[in-house]
Amino acid sequence: MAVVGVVMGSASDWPVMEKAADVLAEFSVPYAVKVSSAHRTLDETVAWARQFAEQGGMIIIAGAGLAAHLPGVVAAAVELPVIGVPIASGHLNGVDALYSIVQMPPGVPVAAVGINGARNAGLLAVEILALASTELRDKLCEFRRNQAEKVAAQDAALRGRGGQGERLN
Ligand code: RP5
Repeated sequence: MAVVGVVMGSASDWPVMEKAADVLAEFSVPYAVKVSSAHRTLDETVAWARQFAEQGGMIIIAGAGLAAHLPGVVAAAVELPVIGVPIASGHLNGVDALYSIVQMPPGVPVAAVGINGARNAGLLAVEILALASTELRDKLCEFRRNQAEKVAAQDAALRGRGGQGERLN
């Protein structure tokens, strides 16, 4: 049974949204993927969100570009946390979608990540689920440790470059 729903307004959003799905797979979180548009297939979008919630889904990650109504429409349809991903496309390159998603009117919140920030959306979903799962919390701790080690390795690789006076330690 899918715990996280990854929905997007168009298949053209998938190259970005795939990064959210990748994170969920990394953490072994069951997820479902859906293409559904808030303006082209409104009824189907609302029906999908309601069915996902009724079947035990817990979090929805919704990605859309341009005027980007999808995350808000989905959030209005169900009482689940919705994480919106603004997709870079069109003349405004995602700034339109960012404003649309982040500026939800009071009463129906959508958590917005950065433009094309699908990986962070996946990680945020995992962090929410980890509130009720020690297994996921342990995996997140390991993930953060690995990430920190990579930064330390990058620092070590660059050590010695630049003059002494330019280094902080
Ligand atoms: C939005 O319009 C979609 O989320 C997509 O980002 C954008 C363009 O859609 P297509 O014309 O590629 O289907 O609804």
